[in-house]
Amino acid sequence: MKQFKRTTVTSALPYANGPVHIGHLAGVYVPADIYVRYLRLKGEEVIFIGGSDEHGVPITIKARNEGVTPQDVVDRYHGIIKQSFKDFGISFDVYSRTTSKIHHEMASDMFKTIEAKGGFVEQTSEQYYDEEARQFLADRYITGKCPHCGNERAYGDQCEACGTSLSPTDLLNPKSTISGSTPVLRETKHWYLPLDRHEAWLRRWILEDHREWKTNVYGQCKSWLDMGLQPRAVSRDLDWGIPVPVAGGEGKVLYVWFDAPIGYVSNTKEICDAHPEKYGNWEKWWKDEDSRIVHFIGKDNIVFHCIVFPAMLKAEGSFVLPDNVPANEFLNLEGDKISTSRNWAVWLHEYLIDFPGKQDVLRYALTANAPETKDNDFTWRDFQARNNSELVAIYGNFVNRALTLTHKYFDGKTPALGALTRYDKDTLEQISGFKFQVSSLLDSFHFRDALRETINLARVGNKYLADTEPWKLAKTDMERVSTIMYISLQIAANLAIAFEPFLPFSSQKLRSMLNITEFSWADLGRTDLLKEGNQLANPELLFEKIEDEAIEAQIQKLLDTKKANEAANRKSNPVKENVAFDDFMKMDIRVGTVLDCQKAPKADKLLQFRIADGLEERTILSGIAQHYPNPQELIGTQVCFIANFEPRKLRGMMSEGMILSAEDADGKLVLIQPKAKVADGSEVK
Ligand code: B3M
Ligand code: ZN
Repeated sequence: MKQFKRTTVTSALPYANGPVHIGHLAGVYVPADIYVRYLRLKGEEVIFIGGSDEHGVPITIKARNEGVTPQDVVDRYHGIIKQSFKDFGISFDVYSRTTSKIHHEMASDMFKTIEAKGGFVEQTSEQYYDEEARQFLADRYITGKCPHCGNERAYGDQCEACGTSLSPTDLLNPKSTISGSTPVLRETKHWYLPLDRHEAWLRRWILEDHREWKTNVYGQCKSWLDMGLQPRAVSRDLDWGIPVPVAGGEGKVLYVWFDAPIGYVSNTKEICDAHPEKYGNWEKWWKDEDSRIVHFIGKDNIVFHCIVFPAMLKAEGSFVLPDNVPANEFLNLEGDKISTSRNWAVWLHEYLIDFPGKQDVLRYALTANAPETKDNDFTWRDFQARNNSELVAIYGNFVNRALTLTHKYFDGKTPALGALTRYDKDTLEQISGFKFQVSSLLDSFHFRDALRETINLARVGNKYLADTEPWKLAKTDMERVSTIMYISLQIAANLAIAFEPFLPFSSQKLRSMLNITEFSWADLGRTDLLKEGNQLANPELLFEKIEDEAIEAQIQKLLDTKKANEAANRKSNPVKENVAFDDFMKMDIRVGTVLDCQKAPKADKLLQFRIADGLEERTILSGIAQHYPNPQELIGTQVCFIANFEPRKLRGMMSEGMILSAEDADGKLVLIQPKAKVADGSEVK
């Protein structure tokens, strides 16, 4: 393994179009912060980069809906997000934004350099243009009738009624949402990053040189690479973003996913320029072979960090590539996907109103249950149990007993170590062995397991006190009590260090109770951290019990949200007009067996089904690819489809029928499948 001199840690730049919630914290920011705090404790040279992602179409849509400017939107949320991270102890060296001047310059320069080296290809295509508003329209700015299901309000990228992925030209009767006029097709030129040119080295670099990447990351990269890489447009016809800085770029901006990752570099430059004495020159963090770059992100950002951004850096030519991208899966909330639009989330700023001062409790619950290898679920009951039966009952209880007893018997001074029993020696050995284990878990990004080891050390302490019962010995054998308290206090001191990356607020509190001023990871495992005679401060509780009422209130809040969503859903999706029996009978719905199912070529969201319909075989396309990532698993199952649906062309392929799925308010699609096997061609009535 290569030895590096320093580490550049980045965490995904959240879009500044809403506040941040527990999903963000669990997936990206808490793990990144744990890692950085750990490296700092080890005395390593490290820089921790964050910032807001302030470009992109969704921000312009939000601004338009609210009747304000995109700048207003990002100013508002950048402030809220930055404050939430600060409140939760996410210890960035810099938290800046992609609307900064430094960033605009950096991203422009990068584009120009790649362009000058011939690293882009230019391609012309036809795109919808709004002649009244005099602008090209992003896909989301066009609505029309879905060619697949007839929904009148489909968007240029997707029909939310049938889930089909669309391109704007698929829409019947398209309208611009800006002026309401009918857009016209116009030629427009864009710059593309030819990922196909980079495929060979990317394959080698990821699949051979980085087998150590987390399996979820490696697997996603492999499947992208195996599908073959296509050129990706890196410019857009939009008026919010960084202007394309080369001839012919007038009226166009850099695609948000081109500029956002460069934000890591710009923010590094910003802090280095401001504090060169502390951080040195920004280039050493990004261009020196001895610098190790680690990107913390969520799983939806893997392709951009493992394939697109490295290709950009390579095309530019002077940067080093990331060494690791420890992406996490998603966190759900009480069994449902977290959703900003449905307000199904625990917002960080709201959490702090309901649970003031309990940042560490949330950090603990989210880490103990982190979605490291698969999606995980946050529940308020689990949160309560983690607090009451782990933080309070184990860690807090142990520390409190160790300190209170020392105050009671030794005036709050660390007593002397006397003769050791076998049990004392075993306990001291456990402390010394602990460091190696936790360090190797942290080094390999296994934060959940590292936290479990750490709370286990508190368990060791708790058990030690319960077993030795110093309160019973106080009348007869003060020398023994002295040894027991000495050992207990050393365990408490170790906990104060070991918990620092995970629970910085309570660690700080514990350190001041123990009177520890200087500490480092190297001290961990030592059993003489507190010297005899060291004066302790008065003990305070590290954690408090969380009562049922507080938890029930949170659960009730979510139930209210659910009810409000259902009501809104009924309103926005009311039951359609009655139809006569004869009309219903015109529909020929049947059951068929899936003979083959795969992703349709060149269409992200379409699955191509081959169906045995009882008489012959037919091909049906269905826009559910995102909900069935392993389409081959559907082979052999039965589905329901409209057999007499007029055949239609989708993305150049004929679709002979329509497969039925159920869709919830979130757009989640689930196939309608018979519960027991029936003959192919059976009618659904
Ligand atoms: N803003 C997407 C996201 O928040 C995007 C990340 C950018 S990281 C350079 O999921
Ligand atoms: Zn549709």
